[in-house]
Amino acid sequence: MKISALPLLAALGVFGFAGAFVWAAVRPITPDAAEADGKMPTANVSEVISDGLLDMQVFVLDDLGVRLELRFAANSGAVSAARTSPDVNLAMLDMHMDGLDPTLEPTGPGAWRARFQLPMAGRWVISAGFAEDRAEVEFDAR
Ligand SMILES: [Cu+2]
Repeated sequence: MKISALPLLAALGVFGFAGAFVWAAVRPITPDAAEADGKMPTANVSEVISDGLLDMQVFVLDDLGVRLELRFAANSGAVSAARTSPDVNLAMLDMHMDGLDPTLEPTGPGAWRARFQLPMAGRWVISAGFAEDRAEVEFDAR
């Protein structure tokens, strides 16, 4: 009995080993809340837009610095949107203050980052997306 169980255990071991690799390859790309510096985002939103899911994380840093992480997971078949870069703009909620369009740099397939400095503290709204197809999130910068 001991001897005949051995090949089975070996087979199970190989199967599990291969399974771990398959899982690593197919597991959904979830934006890691604890990115690089381990900070939680100040604000974040995941919005279903027409071609896929747009995920936006805003990290308010020291001295009104902001790091923005964008991820876009295109629906299968909607390949075109994943290739074009989204655009971003910011506005202050209580003031006529807008026209802040930070530059996005690609960080991987369907992922972009922007780092910029806000001109003043307060409540801001950030909007990102492809033309009219957008996600929005508000955040406080103090
Ligand atoms: Cu202002």
